[in-house]
Amino acid sequence: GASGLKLNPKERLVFQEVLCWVMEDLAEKIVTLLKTGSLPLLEELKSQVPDSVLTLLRVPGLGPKRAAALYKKLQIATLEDLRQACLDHRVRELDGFGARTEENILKGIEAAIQAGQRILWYEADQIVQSLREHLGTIPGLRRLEPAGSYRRGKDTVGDLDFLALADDPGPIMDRLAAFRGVKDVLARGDTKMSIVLQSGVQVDLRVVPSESFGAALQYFTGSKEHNVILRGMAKDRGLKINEYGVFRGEERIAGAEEEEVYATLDLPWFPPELREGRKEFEWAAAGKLPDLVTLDDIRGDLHMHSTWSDGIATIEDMVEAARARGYKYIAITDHSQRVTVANGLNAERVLSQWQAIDRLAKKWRDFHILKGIEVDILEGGGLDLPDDVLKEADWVVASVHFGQNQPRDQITRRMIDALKNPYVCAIAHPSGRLLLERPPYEVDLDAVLRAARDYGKMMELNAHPRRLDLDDVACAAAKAYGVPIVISTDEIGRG
Ligand code: DGT
Ligand code: CA
Ligand code: CA
Ligand code: ZN
Repeated sequence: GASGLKLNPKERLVFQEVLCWVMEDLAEKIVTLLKTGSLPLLEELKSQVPDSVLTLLRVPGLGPKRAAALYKKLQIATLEDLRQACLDHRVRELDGFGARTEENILKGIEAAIQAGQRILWYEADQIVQSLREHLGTIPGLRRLEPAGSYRRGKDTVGDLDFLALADDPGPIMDRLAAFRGVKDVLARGDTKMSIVLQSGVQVDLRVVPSESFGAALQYFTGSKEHNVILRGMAKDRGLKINEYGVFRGEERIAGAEEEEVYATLDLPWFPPELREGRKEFEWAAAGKLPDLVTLDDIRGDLHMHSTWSDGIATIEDMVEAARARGYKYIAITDHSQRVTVANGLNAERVLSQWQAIDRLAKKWRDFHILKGIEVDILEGGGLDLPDDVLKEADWVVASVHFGQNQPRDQITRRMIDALKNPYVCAIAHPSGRLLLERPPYEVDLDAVLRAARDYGKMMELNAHPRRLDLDDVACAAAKAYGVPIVISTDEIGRG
């Protein structure tokens, strides 16, 4: 590839696109480009493609070739154009496209639109940590709290909302403007400031006085749905609630702390993760707000890859890392043979890995290594390893990696059959979604959860920041069916 060139991600996309599109004509020129590393030619190529065509590449399954065909044949230059063309069934008429492809594109457009506007929670967390560090030492800054979707732990975040408690906003705003990632200061007022980072992420900061801090934190944490219900309850009691406090007439009766804001309505403090306007008020009324799982509750990890397949750490390193975290057990679950790109294990290799684990396990008295496998649920149904191999395992997770575009019935059937297998313990990343990249595949989750319940199996909450799969709503559904959730990382040993 073009590894000798210093291309930014956008240039790389343009480069790939044009490379595929006009490969024959330009092969010679591209060789020159690679040799000389000069960018003028790239600039010329770039001018042939409107910037917006690049956004088409965010649609799952749309590579440079297809994106180029859409642009050339149908003059589709934006995601909006693409959506309309799919709705008009013009896309299915093109060579190399069909009705199914068109449907999948249409489904992927939403994810593609979001990809440009949102970031993973994990990425937001990194920004939050470095902003905290950057602002943390300002004299006079008494509190600094992130609010919004980040505080609620949403899987993706649109923008960051910070609240600061200070008498003088000036020094805080000055320091924010000097944050290393800042591209632009969008607005700066007396108490409110908005910046945009190089990455395109917007950060809003509000400086509020102490008597309003709790009310502001509550208001700007949201969600909007949660706050709508709260305002309604306040109104029913003749109270008014806003970002400045809770008021009876002109009198502020609460505002400094979130707890007292909720207490004026006889409500408990809600963990931000529950504030989505779903069932939290029902639970509160029944005195049954759930205790949330915290990192301290995690005792082990049941989905991990090692150097035996696509991991980059040895089993021993994984054990040591887990022990350092205070874990009591892990399962090594490398891929099965079908996942050839990940160097998946066949029967012979997995059996010899398990022998190696048996030997290794003797090293630690206070720690368990489970012999596991992430076995593929094959496209045509059935599992990627025979039962007489699977029965030797301590822990088997089954997952769909191939055939994700199949119709709903077929994928559902494959998953239910996998759950029926006596040696399968859990289904890994059950929806297959990749946040901001690929929507979940079509599956009848209720039917799968019923099967999990009937066969006594578990469902995974894959905690990889790109997956978070099952999502919060699906986990609640699993809980309602009495299906246990296993929280795993799918770790490959990044360190
Ligand atoms: P995001 O940024 O799209 O991931 O989602 P949020 O929840 O962070 O939303 P954002 O940044 O627009 O606003 C932060 C919070 O402020 C939101 O959760 C609730 C509150 N808020 C903002 N605008 C409004 C509004 O117009 N009405 C109400 N009730 N609340 C609002
Ligand atoms: Ca936000
Ligand atoms: Ca905001
Ligand atoms: Zn895995």
